Amino acid sequence: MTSRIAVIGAGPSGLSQLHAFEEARKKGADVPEVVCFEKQSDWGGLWNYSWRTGLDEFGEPAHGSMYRFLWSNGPKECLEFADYTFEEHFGKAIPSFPPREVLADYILGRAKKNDVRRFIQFSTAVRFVSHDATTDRFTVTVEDLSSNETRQEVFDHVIVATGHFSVPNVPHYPGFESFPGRILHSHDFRDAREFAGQNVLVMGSSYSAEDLALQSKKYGAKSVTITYRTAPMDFKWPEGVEEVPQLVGMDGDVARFKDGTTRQIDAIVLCTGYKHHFPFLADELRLRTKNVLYPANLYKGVFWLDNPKLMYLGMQDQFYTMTLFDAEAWYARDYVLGRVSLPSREEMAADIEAWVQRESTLTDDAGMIDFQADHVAELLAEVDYPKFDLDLTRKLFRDWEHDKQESITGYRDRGFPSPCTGTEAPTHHTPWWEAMDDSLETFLNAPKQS
Ligand code: FAD
Ligand code: NA0
Repeated sequence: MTSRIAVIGAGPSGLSQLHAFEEARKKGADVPEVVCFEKQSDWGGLWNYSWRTGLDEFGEPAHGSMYRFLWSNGPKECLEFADYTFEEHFGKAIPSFPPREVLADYILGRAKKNDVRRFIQFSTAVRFVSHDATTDRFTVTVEDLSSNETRQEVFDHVIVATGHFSVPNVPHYPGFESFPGRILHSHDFRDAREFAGQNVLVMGSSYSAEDLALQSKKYGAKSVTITYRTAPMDFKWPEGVEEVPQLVGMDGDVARFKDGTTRQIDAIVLCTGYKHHFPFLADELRLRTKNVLYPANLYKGVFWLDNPKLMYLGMQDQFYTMTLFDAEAWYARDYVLGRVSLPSREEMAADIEAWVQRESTLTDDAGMIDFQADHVAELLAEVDYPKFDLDLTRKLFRDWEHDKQESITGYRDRGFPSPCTGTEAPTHHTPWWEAMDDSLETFLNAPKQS
């Protein structure tokens, strides 16, 4: 019987997996049958921008959390594919902080080059995955969303690559029910121009809060108040953006904060993070974790401890993204192909525990970056992923953190060297704070905007 592998999700992680198998096949490996199920009608995961919020065209929860005018928040050099560089894709060096459309073009460029689309069944949602101990195989129930037909298929390995930034964590604060303006989660944020002229309250102190606060101001909000629960981000915010302590509640359109101050507010954007949510997995297969760098129960960050034939990709909180997904996908592939073997359950559990313990001691971003770089390095040490300068990316991340402290509106104007080619990124033609057009065409070609 031919061995079969199910990959769930055709976002960057799933595409890394399909690419990894295809690379092995091209080099002569005997690769089992790979089937990828993707519930959206196109690939790219979060990078496949959609205007839809709430439910999609099939009545499924809309997956997209990306918005108009999103530019990379980290240097592109820290996510460069070692086997498909930015220079190869664009035919020239490009600046370090591209907008969404440019990054999406790059990510899909590699997938198109290897024609991995042929492995994907689109508009096909995975409804349930269970494991049969007798046959040691998985039964995967899928629904073809176009025809509403459900069917079951059997697989030897299942690789979950469904992402974890799509199901919003939505807290309640007193007075929300009678607030006269709009309350939305960052998952539903699409166009900052909606808030032009308004006093916006942004809740949170992480990447979404930082970026949506800046976006809103850049595209015309009258004021942005950022309310933090634990600690402020403490950047040097532009005029009209300010951080205040936790919200106590709303009295009509007036927000009351823990320090006793109040502000009139027109709209509230909850940048309060996401939930790992896998309703399609049987209880004993389901990862339950917060957004951390090393989820418990995943050996090497990939293998489900109780049954390593089930693998998860990209389930970590992410400094590294595409590089991490590739490292995990290569390792998962090599396990499936029998090129790497896993130790006993006890050894795997002890190894996970050591990483989880180490994470609990981390106190700053520099430590977290090194932690994740070490995780990536450990995976890459055992697979044939092309060599690149991972240590340089550690330094680039540290420089990036420093740049953000120096100027939160200016850090995207800096260029970095590629860890794959060594080429220095050129400076973008327009400072990010003044660049209102985020199209691929303008980013790559246009002269300075007025
Ligand atoms: P996703 O991109 O979420 O893809 C998962 C795929 O699985 C989707 O296509 C989904 O439709 C599919 N799926 C889900 N459930 C099912 C199911 N039951 N059946 C079938 N298919 C299913 N990273 C960066 O590197 N740079 C950035 O600038 C950046 N910006 C970000 C901005 C925002 C607002 C967010 C939320 C994240 C950002 N990220 C960024 C991080 C992002 O997590 C990764 O870039 C990347 O998209 C993760 O890829 P993934 O494949 O793991 O998950
Ligand atoms: P994210 O910022 O959406 O990034 C996801 C935040 O929510 C924390 O600050 C937490 O505060 C706060 N929070 C949670 N519950 C709360 C409550 N009840 N009241 C008040 N605050 C609450 O989510 P998290 O998990 O980082 O932070 C949750 C991902 O999206 C990241 O990987 C990021 O890289 C990506 N992203 C990228 C970009 C760009 O590239 C933009 C946005 C997001 P506390 O108190 O727990 O600290 C441009």
